[in-house]
Amino acid sequence: MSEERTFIAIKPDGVQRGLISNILGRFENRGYKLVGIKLVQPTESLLKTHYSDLTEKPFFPKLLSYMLSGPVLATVWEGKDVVKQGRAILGATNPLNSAPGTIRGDFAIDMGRNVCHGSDSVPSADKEISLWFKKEELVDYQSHSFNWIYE
Ligand code: YYY
Ligand code: MG
Repeated sequence: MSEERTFIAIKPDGVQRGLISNILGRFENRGYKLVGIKLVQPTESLLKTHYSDLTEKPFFPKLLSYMLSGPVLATVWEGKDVVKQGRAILGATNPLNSAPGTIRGDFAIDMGRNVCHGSDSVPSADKEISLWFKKEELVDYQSHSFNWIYE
């Protein structure tokens, strides 16, 4: 059984636009297991750690104010290859390059309003999960549909 986990966040525009159920539904429908979820008003310091590889980029101030502009829905999903598959479900960073059928390809146009975040590697996922969640906020349980999803 795969214990791989990824951090998926619905950004302030996704929350404000009422896209939570649609976005979470795509992960549920695929068969991934939700193991953590909470609505968070992120702080500047949390976001600077989360985006530590981007703080020197010219777009960082705009990214920071966008991410501070409202609540973020923080989630953790578990399942086989979930980090890579999660990125595929999200679509390309620039929504103009995101295929229809992906979240960004269905709901976004501008890069600075691209609705969602997903960890880009297993090490990033580990870092982001421990940044956004306390250990006790993640729930271990057996999904009743496990044997209908995995062979
Ligand atoms: O992982 P992902 O969100 O797809 O892209 P990153 O390269 O990590 O950038 C994080 C975030 O920054 C991106 O979702 C939009 C924003 N951004 C931007 O506004 N302009 C860029 N040229 C690159 C990224
Ligand atoms: Mg990224």
